[in-house]
Order: sequence, then C-alpha cells, then structure tokens
Amino acid sequence: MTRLTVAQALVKFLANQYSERDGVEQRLIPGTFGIFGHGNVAGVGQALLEVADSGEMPYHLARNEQGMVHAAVGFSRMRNRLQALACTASIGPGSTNMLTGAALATTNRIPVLLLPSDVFATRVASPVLQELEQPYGYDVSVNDAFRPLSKFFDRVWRPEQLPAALLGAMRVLTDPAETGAVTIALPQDVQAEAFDWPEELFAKRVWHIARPVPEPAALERAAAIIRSAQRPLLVAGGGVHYSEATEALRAFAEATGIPVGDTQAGKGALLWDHPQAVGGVGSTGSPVANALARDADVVIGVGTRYSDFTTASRTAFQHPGVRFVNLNVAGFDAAKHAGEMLVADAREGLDALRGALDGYRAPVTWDATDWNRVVDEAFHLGHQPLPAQTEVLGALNEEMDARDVVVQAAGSMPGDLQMLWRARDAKQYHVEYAYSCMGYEIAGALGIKMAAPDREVFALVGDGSYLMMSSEIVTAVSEGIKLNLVIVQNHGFASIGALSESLGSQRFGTNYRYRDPATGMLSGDKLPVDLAANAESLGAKVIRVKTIEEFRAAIATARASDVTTAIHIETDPLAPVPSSESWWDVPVSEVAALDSTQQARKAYEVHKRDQKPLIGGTQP
Ligand SMILES: Cc1ncc(C[n+]2csc(CCOP(=O)(O)OP(=O)(O)O)c2C)c(N)n1
Ligand SMILES: [Mg+2]
Repeated sequence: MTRLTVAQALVKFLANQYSERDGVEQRLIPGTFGIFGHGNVAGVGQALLEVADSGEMPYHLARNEQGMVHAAVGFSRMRNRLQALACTASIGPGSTNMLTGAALATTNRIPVLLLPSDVFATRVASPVLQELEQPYGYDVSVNDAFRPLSKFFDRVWRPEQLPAALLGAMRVLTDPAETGAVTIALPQDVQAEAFDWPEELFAKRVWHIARPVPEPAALERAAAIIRSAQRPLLVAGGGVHYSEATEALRAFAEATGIPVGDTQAGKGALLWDHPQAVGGVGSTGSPVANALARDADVVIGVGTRYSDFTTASRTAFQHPGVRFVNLNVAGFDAAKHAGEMLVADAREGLDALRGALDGYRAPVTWDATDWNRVVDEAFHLGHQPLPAQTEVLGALNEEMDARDVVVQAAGSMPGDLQMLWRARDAKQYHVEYAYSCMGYEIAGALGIKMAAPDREVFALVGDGSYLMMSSEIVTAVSEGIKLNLVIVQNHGFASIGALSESLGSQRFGTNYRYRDPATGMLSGDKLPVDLAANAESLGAKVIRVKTIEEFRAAIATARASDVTTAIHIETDPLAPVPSSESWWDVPVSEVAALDSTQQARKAYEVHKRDQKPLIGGTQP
C-alpha cells in the first residue's frame, strides 16, 4: 500500500500510462497544462510540485483555460492521437473556461484529459467561493456542463472511486472510435485527501491503440459496390492522418485510379501535386472535386464525419443513384448517408480494399489545368492598394518549407485555405474546422510546436480571432516555444461580412469601426487598434509589412529567428476570391422588409431544391 493524496495518486498514475501502436511505445500523458486557483493549488498543484524536478509530469502554466485545451488539442492532433495532455483548472470559472475547448476536442475527435476542480464533496463549507447553487439539487455543479461535451465523464466523490475513473478515462482517450474530451471532475477537498492505494495502481500500463480490421463480409460488400462504379470519388478525412494511412491511401489511389478529394481535417492525405489529388470537396472545395462529386455514382468516405462543408449541406452529390462506402473506425460515422459500413482502421481498411479491388480501374477522368491556373492567379493577384488575402496565403504557401505547419480555425481564411492551399507534406495543413473556434490559432500553434519542435509553425490569425484570444503568446514566450504568427488585419469579419452580404444582411455588425453618430451604425472610421504593438507588448518580436514582397522577406526572417515572431499585414477584405462552385446552407429570413433580404431569400430557395435529406441509400 502507498499512502498518497488523491491528486498525488492521479499524477503518479498518469506518469505511468503509455500508448502503443505499430510497436512504438510512448508516454500517453507526457505533460500537464494548468492554471491554479483555490480549487487545485493545494491538491493537483501540490502533487505536480512534488514531481516537478523529476520529469515525471512536466507542468506548463497557461494563460487562459480555453487556450490550454486548444493547445492540448493541437498537440494531440499533431501526434496523430497517440498522446494527449492533461489540463488542470480551478473550480468555477477556471473549469468552465475549458468547456469550449472540451466541445472542440470532442467535435474534432481529438483526445484531451480535462481535470476541472469541483466543489467540496463534504459540502461542509458550502457554498464555497465560485460555487453555483441550485435549489433543486445540492449535488449539481457547473462541471455537469462537461457531461454533454465529453466522451467520458466522472466525478471522484470518494478516493475509492479514483482507480475505476482513471481506467475508464484512459480507455476512452486511446479508443480511436470513441475518443474526444475525457473529463474527471475533482472535488477540492477530495484532491487533498489521503488514501492507502494498492501498488498495482502505479504499475506501468500500456494502452494498445487498435487497428481494427474490416469484417470479411463487409469488405466484400464494399468492394462489390466500388467495382460497379463508373465515376467513383474518394473523400479523405482526418481519420487518414490519425491512422497514419497516407501511404496506404496513395497506394489505393494509384492501384484503382480513383480521384481523391479531401476535407479540412484530411488535407495533405494525398499531396497536392499527386495526379489523383483533386482538392477540397464541398462548400469551400475546388470546382474540380465538386464536379466529380456532383456526378459520382460511388463516394468512398475514409475517416470523414461528413460535415455540412464536405457535403455542401447535402447538395454536393447529385447522382440519383449515388451510393456511399464509408471506411471509418467509428460505426457512428460509417453509417452516415446510408453508406455501406466498413468499420475499420483507415490503413487496414484501405490496404484490404486495395487487395479486394485487384484488377479494377476507375474509368473516370478530369482535368485540373484551368483550376491550377485560377489558384496561381489568386496567389499572385497584385491587388491594390492593399494586398488580397489570397496573396498572403499564396506567399506563405510558396515560402514555407514543406515541413512547416500552417494553423488556422475561423474566419475567411479556412475557406480560402481549403480551396487554395497546396499541401506539400501530410502534416503541413492544420485547420481546425470542426468547431471552427476563433482563438484556436495561437493556442493551437503552441501545442503543435510542442508536439513537433523540429517544425516551424505559422499561425494565421485574423484580427477578430486575435482580439478573442492572443494570451497564449505569453505562454510561448515564457516557455521559449517559438511560434510564427501572421496577423491579418482587415478591421472586422471579412468572412461573416461576405456571408451577411450574400444573404441580404448588408454586412451589418461585422466591421470593427467607430459608431457613426449620424447613422447610429458601426460604420465610422477605422479604430486605432494596433495588434502589432499588442503582440510586441506580450513579448513577441514584430515585423510590420505592407506589401507581399515585404511579407515574403518577413517570412524568411521569422523562420530564421529563434523567438516568437509576429508579422502584421493589412489586407483588403473585399478582394476577390475564386468560387468553389458550391453552396452552404445558411437560412435566410422567409419574410423581410428589406429588399436585399427578399432577393437573397429567392436565391436561397433555388439552392434548397438541390438539397436532399437523404443523399445515399439506393439499394443495388
Ligand atoms: C468563438 C467564435 N465566435 C464566433 C464565431 C463566428 N465567426 C466565424 S468567423 C467570425 C469572424 C472572424 O473574424 P477574423 O478573425 O477577423 O477573420 P476574418 O473573417 O476577417 O477573416 C466569427 C465572428 C466563431 N467561429 N468562433
Ligand atoms: Mg478580420
């Protein structure tokens, strides 16, 4: 027996957990992010202090709890879900600040271990500082809000409950089908309570990350459907990366001749210059992929959750008899669009399908020449007087090393990136577009750099995102973790502004400007906001550029620097962007006094006709 507090036992346990896949073993939880308050400073905080100089559980002080969960997500995604970080927060606001991060992790199917602190189990001092009281239930706490956001949730009211909670948490973190946010809520008093633990709790334990193989009958059914296809299209999602199946995908594509489109999480699964890479599928995809999607008779989804951006809100696939074959480790995703379910690891499944399709060649053809020219033009627009955002992305795409990583999450950039970016390395493109959370960029980049210190990481940050959360710059500076930031200043929401205008809402409330007393609207002068000065004040080195030539030079300077460097550039939010020739369902008011809204509603109703509640489902 070992006498330790609950928090000490937790830390000791976590330090002894390992993951294994393909014979490679590594620490499952190699570090902990945290912010201390009275809810965890003397519990989990004390336990982390006891091991602080042993390397057993490195501790990183974050600046914002939401940010630290984003960093943990960036880290785990970069490590293909083989490792996860823990996040400890104090009770009340410290913990609820992690809710957005929890939702983001679960939506993206990325493992993070969240350790919110909780109110006293004994309730002897209740209501404690930051305790929310509910007259209908004395056992309700704000941490119950984690339940719908987590793939595993437990609250350790008694020390005896800890071992089972820990085992359950590790299982879900390492289960590729179930993974996401894993939450263990820790009452403040229980964290500090001592208990006699069995030695075995702290033995080294290896969690084997499975590569489930397809069931033979399911493989046969899937292969039969693909063999019947005249115009098949494969949609590669994030699961291809997490399973490290990019080589298997390339071999599959080359053996079958099937074109490969990608999703935001899947970009880079097949590198852009592969002759069978046709670009993004859906609302922000390439017209080449979207033409193939429109006419596809068989869609093979690999590791994709089929978000509305991928299906263009269920308008992307218009062949009346279209059928889906969904290779996914999660039955939940494999069942979508009435697909033939091939529940398996992406690499195992692709290899098995390649074998089962021996001799099959897809007769489908396409031509990407025109589209490649359109992208080249967008990258070199020469827009005046301010450069276009597409030129910023183009310069970055061209100047970055193949192994550098570009990070983005929200605003107008994810769409432009999905459409235009030419991924030259499987891990070059990191856009969080499942939760599309403003503020992910800098915090996520911090975790990515921690996961891949040998790569340069470039976070593209819109002014809106920057204002929402730039605090992890300070963490990067304090930890000596070098980031490159590109702050794209366009004085508001280019994205939602354009969306608003296209939906007849006249960019209302999307510009960061002074309120104009004459109109009462936020349509006055630009604000005197200087985000470069802000970044500098947080400890970053700053380069201000005005032209694309200066920007290119600044990228080289930032890359060569060993300290966190922010490049500030102003762009024209109204500059042209190529069309994906696709659609996204954002409902427009059915009745309106405004003529602009009435016109937009008419256009909306035309698009709605192409939308099908059920896309697939045709029986052979
Ligand atoms: C946390 C959060 N709040 C709101 C939104 C909705 N939203 C999407 S894009 C956007 C504006 C982003 O502005 P900015 O970062 O400047 O990028 P830009 O649109 O100018 O490219 C908003 C408010 C979001 N995605 N995330
Ligand atoms: Mg902006």
